[in-house]
Amino acid sequence: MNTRSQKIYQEITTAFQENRRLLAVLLDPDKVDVEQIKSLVAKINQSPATHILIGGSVVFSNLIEKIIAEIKLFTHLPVVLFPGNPSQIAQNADGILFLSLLSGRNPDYLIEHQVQSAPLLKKSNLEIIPTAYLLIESGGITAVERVTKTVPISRENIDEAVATAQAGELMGNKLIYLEAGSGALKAVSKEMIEQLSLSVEIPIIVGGGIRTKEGIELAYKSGATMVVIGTAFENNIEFFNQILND
Ligand code: 1GP
Repeated sequence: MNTRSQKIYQEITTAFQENRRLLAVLLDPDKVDVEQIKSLVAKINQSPATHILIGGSVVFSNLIEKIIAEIKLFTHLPVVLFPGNPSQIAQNADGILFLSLLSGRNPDYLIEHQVQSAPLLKKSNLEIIPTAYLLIESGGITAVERVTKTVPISRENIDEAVATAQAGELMGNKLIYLEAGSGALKAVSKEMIEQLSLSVEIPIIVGGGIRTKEGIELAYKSGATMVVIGTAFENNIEFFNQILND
């Protein structure tokens, strides 16, 4: 019998059904100072964030578990792994986005990493959320593109993005992560989010290059259930205070 928790996914689907907005803060373990976690998390607690994502395309830090343990001392928000590769799996997180980079054609990111991590994940208590990960061209070369050696879907090619998301849904993925890449010059377009949200019946996460209140609002209005903010908060710990007071 499968007794694994589905709490995180249930919360996301409820938000999706009720048209509620979720906001994730993405923390890159390489950029988190363990000594500063208490104050960092205090800022997150004061913000509209509903989830903490942790991970990155490449992570050199071997402190992920320590960072998560420290985060959990100061918040009840769910901590969800967003791993660039299996080395970023930490047993003390609450869940993991089990990603397949469906926009690309690199077998390592379509199946090899999943095979490597499956035995470990089966033994863990992590909530596992199968997620179709689509990288969209963003006006520059992002770390995801460089590291995965995959070609993003063109910003103009909405049909390909839709078909890829639909394939992801039919393969059993529970979420679509529409990604422009961390620090992207251009976020995923309103038109693409809108068309995808009309074409699949699972929640859509949108991230990459969103750095203003307007950008966040636009993603929600276009159909995103969850928006991910990484760089904007990393560069300015007051980011959420500023958008709340705008
Ligand atoms: C990256 O979508 C996330 O995977 C967040 O991107 O760092 O540009 O906010 P930013």
